[in-house]
Amino acid sequence: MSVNFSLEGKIALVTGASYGIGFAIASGMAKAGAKIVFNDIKQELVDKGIAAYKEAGIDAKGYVCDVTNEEQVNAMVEQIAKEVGPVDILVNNAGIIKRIPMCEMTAAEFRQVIDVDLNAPFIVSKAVIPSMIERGHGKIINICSMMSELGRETVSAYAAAKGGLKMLTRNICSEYGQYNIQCNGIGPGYIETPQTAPLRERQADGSRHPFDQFICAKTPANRWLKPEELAGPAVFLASEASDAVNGHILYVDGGILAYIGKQPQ
Ligand code: NAP
Ligand code: GCO
Repeated sequence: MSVNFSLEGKIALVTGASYGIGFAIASGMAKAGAKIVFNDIKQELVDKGIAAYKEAGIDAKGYVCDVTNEEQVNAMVEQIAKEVGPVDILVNNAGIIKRIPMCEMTAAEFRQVIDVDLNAPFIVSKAVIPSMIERGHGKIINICSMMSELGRETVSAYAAAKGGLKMLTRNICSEYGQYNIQCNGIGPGYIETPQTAPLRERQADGSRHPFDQFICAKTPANRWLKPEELAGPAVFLASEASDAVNGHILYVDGGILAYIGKQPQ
């Protein structure tokens, strides 16, 4: 029996994929044969994304859509179905983080993170599942986090959202596995993207950011990971090769969760 990692003939919607992890995952899926559709909040970012995909030899279609807005999401999914075709693969990638000590965070700030990182994956998944049921197959990949398993100072909202996203992943598996829909998560470790740039900034004296040194000591490979390193696991979870994998969070973390950390020299 040949194992099918191909995404030929599939339409993949990757949310928030003008750059960063979403762009890397979408690019990997395109190389595996998928037709890429993506969204971003601002037209200028959608345009920049389209140009970046084109430069990578990928003919991606971009849509302006705030994933927290159910009306916009439903309209986008309908427009994709009309212009490209029904979504076969959904990657709930769009996300934000606010690094604020919990007791200094406002309820509105907490809600904003939950809205993008947890409510939106619910909204977008709900928009694509009916068509997946009709067609007898579908793949949903939720971009979770180390914070789906671990906490740390200043990321209470983000950890709550990503912990919830782990359980939403398991619940979509439980509720829709009977329709040949597989819903899994990818839990990236610490990846070099704009979202983590503040954690890697050089200090005024030119020394490495303390968090940069901390995370490298917590990673067996002693380095930050690159967005492109998530593409292979994403293609696997989007392909028929993973049809028997459901409700699983695949941690692509360089071994962080397995490692107590390097002893300080
Ligand atoms: P990023 O560089 O900040 O990119 C996030 C993307 O999401 C941007 O394109 C952003 O668009 C978009 N977005 C944010 N809010 C949106 C909304 N309401 N509607 C539509 N798009 C929205 O982040 P990243 O590092 O690539 O992370 C991508 C995902 O991986 C996130 O879910 C993040 O939590 C997760 N993750 C990241 C890491 C890491 O180390 N970087 C590790 C684990 C998990 P705008 O630019 O217009 O805001
Ligand atoms: C942070 C980082 C992390 C990463 C990622 C780790 O402030 O700790 O932003 O949360 O984004 O989620 O998996």
